[in-house]
Amino acid sequence: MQLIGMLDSPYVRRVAVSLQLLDLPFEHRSVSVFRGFDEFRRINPVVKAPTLLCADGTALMDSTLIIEYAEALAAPRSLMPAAIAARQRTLQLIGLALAACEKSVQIVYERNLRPPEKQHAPWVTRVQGQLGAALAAIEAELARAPLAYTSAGIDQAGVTCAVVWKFVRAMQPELAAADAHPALHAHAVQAEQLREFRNAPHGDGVVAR
Ligand SMILES: N[C@@H](CCC(=O)N[C@@H](CS)C(=O)NCC(=O)O)C(=O)O
Repeated sequence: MQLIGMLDSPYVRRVAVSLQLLDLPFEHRSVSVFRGFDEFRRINPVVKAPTLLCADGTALMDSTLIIEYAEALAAPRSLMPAAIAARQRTLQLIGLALAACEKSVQIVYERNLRPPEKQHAPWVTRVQGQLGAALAAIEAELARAPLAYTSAGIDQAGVTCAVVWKFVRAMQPELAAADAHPALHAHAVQAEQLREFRNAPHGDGVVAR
């Protein structure tokens, strides 16, 4: 299996960490959707990161769907709790983290891809508000009950919240102050120390195995 995409993408990184936690062997190819557009297009004409090239050559995309496939391969090992109440909380937190991630990426694209005269301040304000609301909701939930952060105990909410926090702090540090999100920050600091996170650091490197 090959994971295609750069680890500066939180979507790629959550897959890279999840595949390791699920004990699934894979090769990582750090191809950029921007600088490496033509190379990426030869692998997946839609040019979406992450792309997972399966053993039979099938290209999967979308981090959540790739992780669903990985979960099926890894069963009975799983990063999703089986009990319904725990599963509901995990899904709630993943949804919040992915919404924060999407809003953060939208701000990056607005600022970096659009010429300054075409940027629309009301849109950025709206997206920043949505990002703030998602982070505040995660913080409230983690302050109520922390998430596990050991390699054996961390679940998909723990992985995604930590990866997204790292990304938002790298991209929009002014919207992700540690003192305003102490529970989320503390969780992410612990998670980032796990081998599976350290093997796949945010940036342009390749997953260490
Ligand atoms: N919902 C998708 C989002 C993936 C996504 O938007 N990836 C970005 C990189 S961070 C990408 O492929 N951008 C290139 C493009 O959309 O043209 C997922 O969970 O994988």
